Amino acid sequence: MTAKKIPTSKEVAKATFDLLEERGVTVLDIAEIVYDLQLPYHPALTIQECAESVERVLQKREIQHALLVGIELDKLAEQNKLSEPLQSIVEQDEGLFGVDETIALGAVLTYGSIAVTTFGYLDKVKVGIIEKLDCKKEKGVNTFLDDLVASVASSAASRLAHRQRDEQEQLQEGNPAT
Ligand SMILES: [Ca+2]
Ligand SMILES: [Ca+2]
Repeated sequence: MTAKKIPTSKEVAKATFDLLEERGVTVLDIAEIVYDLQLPYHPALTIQECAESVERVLQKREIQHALLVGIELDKLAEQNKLSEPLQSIVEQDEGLFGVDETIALGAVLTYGSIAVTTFGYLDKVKVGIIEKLDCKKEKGVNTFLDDLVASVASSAASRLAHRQRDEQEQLQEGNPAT
């Protein structure tokens, strides 16, 4: 077996953004969820700040890897290329199949407990693009993607919450936020 070159961070990041686009999910779609989550705590929040936070989260290798794995499985299931019984399980997002949630939850862990509880919340309420993706069989298989989008949104929301606190503290100390 010839040794393969390890993909660069840039290549992995580009593949992640390309895959999301291919699956019909934009940064703005995810930013809208983050906006709704954080607005009650941060009334001056803008959608641009949310979009920026989503982009920063999408630069994290853990998140990129989770997206690459999950979306790949969705695509293979869509093309009927998985082995049975996994093919049927993923294709139908079988009720007891929790690997999609587990991968997505694993990806939020670097953003701490706020990200974890927000992920749990989004898993229940399924808002915006998450709800669209979760809608069974409109077209294609998005068994992993809905949870991964929830994972990116909750990470971006947690990141904003922490940043906001840092900014407040810097203001109280009389130093402008950096
Ligand atoms: Ca599931
Ligand atoms: Ca799912």
